[in-house]
Amino acid sequence: FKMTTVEELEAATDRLLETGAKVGADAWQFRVKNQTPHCKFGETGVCCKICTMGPCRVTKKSPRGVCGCDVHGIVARNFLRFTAAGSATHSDHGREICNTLYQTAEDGNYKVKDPEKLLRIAKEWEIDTEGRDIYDVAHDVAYTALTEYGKPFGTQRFLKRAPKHTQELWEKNELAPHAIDREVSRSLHMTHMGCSSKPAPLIKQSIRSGLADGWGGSMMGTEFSDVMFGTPKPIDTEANLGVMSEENVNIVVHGHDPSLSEMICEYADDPKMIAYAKEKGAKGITVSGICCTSNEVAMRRGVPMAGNFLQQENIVLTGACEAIVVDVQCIFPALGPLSKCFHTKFVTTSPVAQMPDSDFIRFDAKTAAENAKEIIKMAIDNFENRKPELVHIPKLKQKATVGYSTEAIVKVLDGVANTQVDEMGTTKPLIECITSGVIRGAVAMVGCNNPKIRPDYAHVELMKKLIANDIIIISSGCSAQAAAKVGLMDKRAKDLCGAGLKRVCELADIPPVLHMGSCVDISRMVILASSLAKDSGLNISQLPVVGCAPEWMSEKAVSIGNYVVGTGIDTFLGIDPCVSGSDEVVDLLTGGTKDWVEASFTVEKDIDKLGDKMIERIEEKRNALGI
Ligand code: WCC
Ligand code: FE2
Repeated sequence: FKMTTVEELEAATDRLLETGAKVGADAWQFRVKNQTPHCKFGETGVCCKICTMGPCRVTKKSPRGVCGCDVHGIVARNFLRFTAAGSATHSDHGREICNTLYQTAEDGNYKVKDPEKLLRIAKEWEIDTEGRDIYDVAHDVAYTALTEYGKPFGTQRFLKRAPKHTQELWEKNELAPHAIDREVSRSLHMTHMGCSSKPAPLIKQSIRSGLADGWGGSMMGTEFSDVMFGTPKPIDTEANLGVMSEENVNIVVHGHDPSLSEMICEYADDPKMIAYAKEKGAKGITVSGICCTSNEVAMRRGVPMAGNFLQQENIVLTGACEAIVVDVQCIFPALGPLSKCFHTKFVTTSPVAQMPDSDFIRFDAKTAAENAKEIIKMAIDNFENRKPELVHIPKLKQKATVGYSTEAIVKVLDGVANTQVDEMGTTKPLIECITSGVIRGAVAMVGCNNPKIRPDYAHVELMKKLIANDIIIISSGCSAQAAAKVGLMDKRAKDLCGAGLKRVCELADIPPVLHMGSCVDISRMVILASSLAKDSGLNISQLPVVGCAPEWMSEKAVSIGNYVVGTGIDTFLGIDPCVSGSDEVVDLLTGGTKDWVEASFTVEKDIDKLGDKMIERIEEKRNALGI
């Protein structure tokens, strides 16, 4: 077993850019150069353009905007708007899933695959289940879920899943999120001209808005995706561009909502479609994925992962992609013009994400099957338009075992349980491993790629360092794909671990980096942390567990950061969230939030130091517990 190195990933990209040069294609590598250096005002968060008296930019010479707002107010308002946009985005994804659940039916496009989970949630929400048809229950649960977005009174239903202590902190500090849409809309209100300009309430609202995402919209997105498409269980797959097949019609799904990707996968497997592909000269159909939609179908179907965020253009540059089919979020508008340099069809499907130079096939839950078939047929018909001289698929790929939902993790933990003392079906065996020091702690590695950091380098180097130090990793989003691409989700990667973690990997038969899913699935991680706290009798903030997004880039990622911190988990970032212009805001985010939620952010751009700081924090937490 040999890991793929970041250098090999880069060499593959360089080779693809050569193809790009032949056809005059643009790429992010070039656009970044044109955009550097980036605007310093924007980068430090000191530019305010929320009214037309401005835009105002704070400097030494002009320390206040026209309205008199100081730099701290401006930076904090920008941070809150950034967070609210992320919260809105994740939560709207969640809302789509609730809408799809509302439309499930015995003979419909979407069905209930995990009735047990549905019934569990119905009970949790006090919805009648006794003797009822499962689809009637699904209908009621979905309707109730949808009201979580706009209900006039009360806080999010899922908050009750948190440990008592966490709930008390939220109550005491007025952080418990009300209706999701209301938190987003309050954030916009607070940041309107002439409202809040004190950092503390603005940062508090950032956390609240984040919590509305993590314990509201995202959590519903995760749970109801599981209900409709199945709760993930460990499954084998492969990752990196080498999963694309030269002989097959390649359909690449990109975006976030499994409602689309599930349907594409379903019908690409249809023997009639495969026969049609053969008629057109291909050997078959290969569906692979990019970004979170890839994580979704990898976890539930073992569909291979072609790559992560900064690899999306590479897909088209292989010259072997018949269609790149997208729904929402993290999609480069660059795919439009780029696809025009090749035969690739760039298919947009959501009214939320419409882009120039794409074929728009509106995807709807009611017509999902028809839409999926149309898209697959379009891709097959496009096979004959390939230009063989442009085809080059890098040979790189690695095996990965994915699908570690919280439920699946609890199950594999039974493998390390001491059956004499440990209760089966709980997180207690993991707590035992941590307490005894066999494992030092856990890190949740998440988030994107960002050209400001060598793509995947931070994810991969940090993971290697942490597992060598007996720290187990749970991972999601593009971070998880980075791990899979280089082989860190291959069970044989246990040899890179310290002796303790290696032993645990052997006993539980797991890789040292556990794939927990997409970005909305970070809600699984806060549930796992809650279970660990409840099972150990500790507060979440006492656990030797931290979060890390070393290469993050999107507004969604900041919303996540806010809810992970808001849940009591210290969070480490490799990219500054454009707040360095205000020492007051920096102080709040890196320390002040501790008074409310017992956790805060650390920003460290030196990746090696970032790793050291996480290990230090984990050891600090262990010392405080006397373990
Ligand atoms: Ni989530 Fe970041 Fe990937 Fe997009 S898919 S690029 S937000 S980590
Ligand atoms: Fe994502």
